Amino acid sequence: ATGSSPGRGALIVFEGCDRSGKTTQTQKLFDCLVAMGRKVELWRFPERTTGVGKMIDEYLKSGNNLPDEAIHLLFSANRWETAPLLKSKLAAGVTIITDRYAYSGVAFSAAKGLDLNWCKSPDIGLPLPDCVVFCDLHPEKAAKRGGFGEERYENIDMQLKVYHQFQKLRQSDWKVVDASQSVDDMHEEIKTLALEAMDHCTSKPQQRSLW
Ligand code: NYM
Repeated sequence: ATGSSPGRGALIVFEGCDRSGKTTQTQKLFDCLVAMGRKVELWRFPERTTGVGKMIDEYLKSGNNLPDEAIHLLFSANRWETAPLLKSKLAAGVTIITDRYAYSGVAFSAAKGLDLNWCKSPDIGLPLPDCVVFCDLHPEKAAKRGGFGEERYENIDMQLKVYHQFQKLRQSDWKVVDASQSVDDMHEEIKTLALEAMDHCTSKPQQRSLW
């Protein structure tokens, strides 16, 4: 769909390990699509502002300790509580770019040792992305970018396990983008992928669901 033509919006999901450039790239893509006059919103998961999101935020800052299964379900609930709005926006023709989605949910929990299929089940039925951009940066290289942050999971051992889980989850239609290239080169590659995905939504009017 170009300009103001009707049709649903695209769900464009960015995934990758911590420090792989997702936040920078989602913002750049959003700014670029806005400048082109597209109907677009920038989302992120976890969405820390909701009730569930506040519990997740506290957990990530190590303020509370929850069993791995419980925090996993909260991350999923955080997607479900925003899913009605997500679906209505897409149906109204708004493209949604999101910084992480259910793949992070599965990758981080499976990295802690939970069963992969168990991890996938609570997200069954969520809107299926039209495009998954995987920002591919090996954790050893990510660590060289000035270290990880202070939150839970932000350490090399965990990131290596998460990276491994992402490889297992990776589907043939994922767009794997080399995240070691320059910010601008990476953006150009992603912009092309996003516009393609948005155009395809006119010929794929039905929103499908995970997995
Ligand atoms: N994370 C994110 C999960 O463990 N499960 C999920 O479902 C999602 C969406 O939260 N280290 C983890 C990955 C990150 C952390 O995300 C916070 P961010 O993008 O760093 O704010």
